[in-house]
Order: sequence, then structure tokens, then C-alpha cells
Amino acid sequence: MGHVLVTGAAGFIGSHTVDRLLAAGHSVIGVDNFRTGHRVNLAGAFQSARFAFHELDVTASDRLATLFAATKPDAVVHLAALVSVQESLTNPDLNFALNVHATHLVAEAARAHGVRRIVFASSAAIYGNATDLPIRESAEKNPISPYGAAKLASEELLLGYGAAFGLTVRCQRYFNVFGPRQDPASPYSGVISIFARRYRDGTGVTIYGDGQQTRDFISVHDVARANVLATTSPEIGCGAANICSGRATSLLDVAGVFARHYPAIEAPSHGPPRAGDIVHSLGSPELAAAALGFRAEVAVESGLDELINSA
Ligand code: UD2
Repeated sequence: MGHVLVTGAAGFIGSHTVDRLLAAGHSVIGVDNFRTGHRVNLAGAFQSARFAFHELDVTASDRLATLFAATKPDAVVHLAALVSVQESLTNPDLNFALNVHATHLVAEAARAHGVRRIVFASSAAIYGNATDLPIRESAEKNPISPYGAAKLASEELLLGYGAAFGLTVRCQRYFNVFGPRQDPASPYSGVISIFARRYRDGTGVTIYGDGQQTRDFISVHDVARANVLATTSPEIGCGAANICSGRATSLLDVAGVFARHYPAIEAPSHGPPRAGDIVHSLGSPELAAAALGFRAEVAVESGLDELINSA
């Protein structure tokens, strides 16, 4: 079994990835600075004797290198990031530090300490406003935020490392991930996390626009499984793949599931469309199926049922 270091371990996707690696029998070194992650997300992981945790900022390069030297991981799953597109617009310096420079520091530590594989949290944001749907990996990359640009730059950096130094690099281009532990704190948080909080609190939700806009929502359980496949599958090449469901779901359909669970709560109100919103986003899941043997299995409706019932 492998020895895997996960950065951003206490985050939404990180903590589910840690849980799944542990369930598969691997040993895991979790790293997080709790900037946006939460210790409570690792409550299950802390029960495992195969889990070790280090509170560490990945931009502290000396401490990061010391940790790699001490723990000698086989693979790194690099999920630590500035996760908000909006925050990358208001604080581009921090976006560069956390979403570009940190990637370099992780790649360098990995190279220096003989890590065989790096799995990286990329994003559909690298495609920008793509209109030719479903979006394939070969589509033009037109990031429209510092966040999307940083994710694309990090992909290139890592793939260059892979080619030069013989590491296997997998870039995971996540679409709209949802599920338990997603933080609804900001108005720019994922829409499903906002709806889940507001329905639970008994306050109505607002749909920006007519609700016919669609997204490729993917359950965090599927995303964690894709991360484990990318980390542990033998004989895998370097590359980038969409991690998506390949299915378009409208906001009205999402709201409809919540309405069935909460019949007493007022119907959504409609506000003006959000500035800069795209109407439709949909990924092609075919490359991930071919490269990783990954296909999403959780239907949006059952993922929403689980999320609502766990609230
Ligand atoms: C992503 C980014 C967002 C922005 C946008 C640019 C995430 C989570 N969000 O948004 O920051 O950069 O890309 O295209 O990465 N909505 C509502 N009511 C709400 C909240 C959202 O109707 O209370 C709508 C929103 O207007 C959009 C849809 O829900 O049409 C999905 O919103 P999202 O922020 O979850 O995801 P996305 O891909 O639009």
C-alpha cells in the first residue's frame, strides 16, 4: 500500500480524498494551514492509525522540504489552494502565491525527495467561457480570472516537471463539485452549498436569472474516487482530464429537489442574472474514462438527497 501526502487535507475535496485513501488501505500524511479548511472535516481520519497530520502552510518551503524528507511519500495529492475565483480577483498576489508559487514549491519538494507521482487540483475555470459543449480537454484554454490562469499555469509547470524528471503528473480538471463539508460562507460559494444552508435554516433562496442555466455538477464522493484512481492506478501516463459527470443539470432542477425535501419553505425568488455568469457548462467525461477508468456514479439527485439528509 502507498504512502500519500495530501495538501489541503482539511478542505472540502481534501478531506474526502483523505478518507477514501485511508479506506483503500493507504497511509496518509495530511497537510493544511486551516486558512479555508476545517479540523472537523478530518474527524474520521484522526481515528485511523494510518493518518498523520501536520499543520503547515505549503508556502513555508523549508518546513515543506523537511516534511518530505522525514515522511518520504510515494505520491502527493496537491489540493491546497486559494479556492475562490472571487478572491483571486480581489487579491491576485495571494492567488499567485497559493495557486502558482505553492505548486512550484510542492513540485520541487517532490523532485528533490523522490516522489513518483503528483496529482493536482485543476479546474474547468481554465477553459473560460467555452461555448462548444461538451468541453473536451483539447478545447482552447481561455481563463477569464487570475484563478483560472493560475490553475492553467500550474498544470503546465507540473507537466514540464513530469517530462523532465520522470514523475507521473495527473491534472484533475474539476467541474462544479458539491457535497457534504462544502463551505457556504461567501455569496460566491458553490450554489448547492448556499442552497443547502439556506433551506436548512428556513430562509428562502434566490435564483439569479431564470434558473435554466446548467452546470455539470459532480459529487465530491466521485471526485475523491477520481483522485484515488489518479494517485494509485499503476501504469498511468502524465496528462490532464476533466473530472465531471458529463450531465447538465439546471438550477431549476436543483431547486426542485430542495423544494421536495422542504415543502414548507417559500419558493425561490428570482433576481437578475449574476454579472459574468456563463449560461451553460458541461464537460466531456470520456478522457477520464479512458485514462483513469473513471466515470461519475452519483446522480445529482441522490447526491442532493444525501447532502440534505446529512444536514
Ligand atoms: C464559478 C465560480 C464563480 C465565478 C463564476 C464565473 C465557483 C463556486 N464559482 O461559478 O466564483 O467565478 O464561475 O463564471 O467556482 N446562483 C444562484 N443563486 C445563488 C448562487 C448561485 O442562482 O445563491 C447561480 C449562479 O448565478 C450560477 C449558478 O448558480 O448561474 C452556479 O453558480 P456557482 O457559483 O455555484 O458556479 P459557477 O460555475 O457559476
